[in-house]
Amino acid sequence: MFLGHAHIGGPDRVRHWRRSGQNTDTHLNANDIQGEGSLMTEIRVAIIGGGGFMGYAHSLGWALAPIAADAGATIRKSVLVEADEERAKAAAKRLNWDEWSADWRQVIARDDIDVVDIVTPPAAHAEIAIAALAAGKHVFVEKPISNDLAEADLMQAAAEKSSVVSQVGFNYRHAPAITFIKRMLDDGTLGHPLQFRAHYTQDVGVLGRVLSGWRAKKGAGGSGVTGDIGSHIIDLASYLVGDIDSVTGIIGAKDPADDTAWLPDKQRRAGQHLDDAALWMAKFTNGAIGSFAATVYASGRKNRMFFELECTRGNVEFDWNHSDELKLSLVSDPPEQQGFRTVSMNENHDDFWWPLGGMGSGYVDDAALQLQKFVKAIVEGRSGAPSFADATRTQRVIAAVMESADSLRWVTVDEVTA
Ligand code: NAI
Ligand code: SOE
Repeated sequence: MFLGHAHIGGPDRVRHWRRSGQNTDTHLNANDIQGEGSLMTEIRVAIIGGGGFMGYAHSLGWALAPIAADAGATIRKSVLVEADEERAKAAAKRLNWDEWSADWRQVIARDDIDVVDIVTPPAAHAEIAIAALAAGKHVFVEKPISNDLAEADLMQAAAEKSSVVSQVGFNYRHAPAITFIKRMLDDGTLGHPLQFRAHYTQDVGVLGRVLSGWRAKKGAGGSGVTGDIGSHIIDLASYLVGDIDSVTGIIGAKDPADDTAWLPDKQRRAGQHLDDAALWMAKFTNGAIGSFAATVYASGRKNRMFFELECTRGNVEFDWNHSDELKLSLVSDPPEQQGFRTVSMNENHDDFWWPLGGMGSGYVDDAALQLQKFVKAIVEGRSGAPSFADATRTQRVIAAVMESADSLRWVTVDEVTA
């Protein structure tokens, strides 16, 4: 028998329910077996756009979020929303959501929804997120926050005005290896960042694969490689190194008529083509420097997100294709042992789930970890990270890269307006 059964509103409205005696509730969770006095909170989620790629990842993530560690809550996968009824019904059934709907406005208006998880193409993020915040829901939105800087600014303002928790889906920063790198930066092990070099390379372009139609069209939410995959390495750079002050970049858009060429800049700009390849350099506000590359024309590269970060006391290297490890070199290593060593994630690292190293930590773990942190922020009444403000700044860096590629000059990020 339960003494109460409360659901969560804003951080100031977080309530718990306390278990006492025999469990007769059908929504069992890890806390149910902890016995008398354990605290639990049920969070009811609606996912918007849940029938696609991220709908699958987030459905797995929501299923694992409360299990991965004690997030202090149970999750109810309440409603899956899709663009049409057939798609909504099929996806809800397949991904095990209680209900389905083809009307996100109606779902957002419901009192029995606590969290709105937006996994639609970016062109729809702003309208849904701003409406959900206005309705008092906690909001998780996939990256990029929006391709449109003016929309991102509005989303940031709406989040800052609200008393709910909001977070953006830059998932890779939550991998245990990245969390460990961040720790080594914060505790001084690595020293001051000097140079960051990152690549995000995929082969979908060279293979002629179309992942989702919207990615190829600006109006439908496509943002080119700088916005779609480059945003991840900008987020990592900002998280680990600090704010980017200014950038200079070049971008290439494939010439539809000539397989061997990038379009001349003038033609690219006139035709509003999306970028298929991009290179940019950056100066950070703390004095560090960086270089970035993003392309979907890299044969053999399967979602390879790679970076090297050189600091005054050491150097780290990370490759998402080996997400369970990182390479580390410390200036303080004995002279006869200098060089890179591989550090495998294990039970001594934050957010590693298993009592034994070598078990791996991958894309699903990462999806769950970011949602688990979001849930913890709700339960503890803290801000989500990366926040709407963080993601809007990332969008401003992207806009600066674009402006720089068009003007062929350095662009200061803070001077970019929507
Ligand atoms: P997708 O095209 O596979 O799925 C999007 C879904 O949204 C579709 O099923 C579509 O029918 C639905 N939808 C569109 N408008 C809707 C509306 N008004 N109401 C309800 N449903 C609607 O796209 P994908 O790849 O899942 O991308 C979605 C978002 O996730 C994008 O922002 C993308 O950048 C991001 N993403 C993030 C990844 C990551 O690793 N963090 C990986 C892939 C995508
Ligand atoms: C593009 O192919 C894509 O799906 C991005 O949209 C994601 O953000 C990235 O994680 C994987 O690649």
